[in-house]
Amino acid sequence: MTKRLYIMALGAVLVCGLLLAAVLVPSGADSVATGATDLTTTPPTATTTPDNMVWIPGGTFTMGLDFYPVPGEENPHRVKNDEYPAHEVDLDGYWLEETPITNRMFAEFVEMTGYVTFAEKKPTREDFARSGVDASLIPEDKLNAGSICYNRNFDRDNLVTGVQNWEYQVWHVVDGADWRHPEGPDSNIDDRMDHPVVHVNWDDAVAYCNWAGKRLPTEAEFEFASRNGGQDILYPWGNELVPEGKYLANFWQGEFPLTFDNADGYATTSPVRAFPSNELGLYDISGNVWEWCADLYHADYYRESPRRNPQGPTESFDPTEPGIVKRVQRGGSFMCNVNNCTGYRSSARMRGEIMSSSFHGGFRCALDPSGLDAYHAAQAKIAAWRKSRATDQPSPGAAPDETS
Ligand SMILES: [Ca+2]
Ligand SMILES: [Ca+2]
Repeated sequence: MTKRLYIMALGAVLVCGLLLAAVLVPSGADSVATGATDLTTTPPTATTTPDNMVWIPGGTFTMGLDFYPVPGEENPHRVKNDEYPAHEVDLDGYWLEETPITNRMFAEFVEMTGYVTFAEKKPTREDFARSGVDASLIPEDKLNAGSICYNRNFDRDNLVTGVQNWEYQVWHVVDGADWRHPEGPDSNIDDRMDHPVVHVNWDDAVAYCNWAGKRLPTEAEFEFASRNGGQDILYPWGNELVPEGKYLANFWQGEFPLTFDNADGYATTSPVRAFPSNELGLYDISGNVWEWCADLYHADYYRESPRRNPQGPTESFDPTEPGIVKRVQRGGSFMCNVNNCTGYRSSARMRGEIMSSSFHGGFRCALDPSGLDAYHAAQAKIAAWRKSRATDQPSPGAAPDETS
């Protein structure tokens, strides 16, 4: 190599290196390494573990993936480009709900507060305007109480896959679908009280968390938990989707949406402890239902995410639907499949329009030590309500009103 060629080659390497560094190194004032020596790893002393929650010790982990999928190149795990780039995150410790919020848990919240979910009400055009949807396009006869379900009778002959948002062809809004009627007015949850609540939009999830004195987890907290405390793994249990033929999460087996094998035994939601927990003691952190996170969704957020306790971007951006306000959903659902969605991977991201709910979307709550006072205050109110309710209702077998 001549000296001139060598210098040119070195220059090219440097330019590439700089470009790579520019892509890989998060920008912004908050991206300076915090050292992570002062992260909370143990819960406050003398604190009893909040109901149905697991303490997740804080730590440093690599969030996202250093793989940017390019069309036509091999991508066996169907990684999406919003998972790029991998970046270091420092998290303080927090509690996370052991399971998604169940119908039984949500029913108690509704009974105590009289809360009505968005899907149960006839929406107005102003409601949709909140998420940036051009509501003038919605015909009057479509403004009904209802929610999104899978359309089992989608047009198989004319299905076009592989184009942006092609999945919309297999979904439809069902009038009368809500958390008590997961597949529409003729369905019910009588046999599903321990299944995750579904058909809750982001506001509904936040309302429940507030009532319980908790909050939604951040996206980083969800991924850290799904990675079993930040490990370099594909799934909450390791790197094999079905180790030794054993299904460890509720997802879709078959070629979505054309074939469905039901090898894991659950066509829709499953009871929240039907599959084993991960090592942290969390159930359904992968599969069963998508779970709302606190963060707004931005496809490029990882390029500028602050290092410590990231809370999400200040603006939402989904390149496939710019202008629509979306929040992050995580963990994958019973509809996730190997040929397209793979949302059960620990680093997989999803987003939902904030006013929308669906038959495969739920949530779980989080809590951190700074929220303990609010948590105890909220739980004291709930305990008092439970007590008054118990005294209002005669116990089974009690004699009918003996005083009269
Ligand atoms: Ca399944
Ligand atoms: Ca899940």
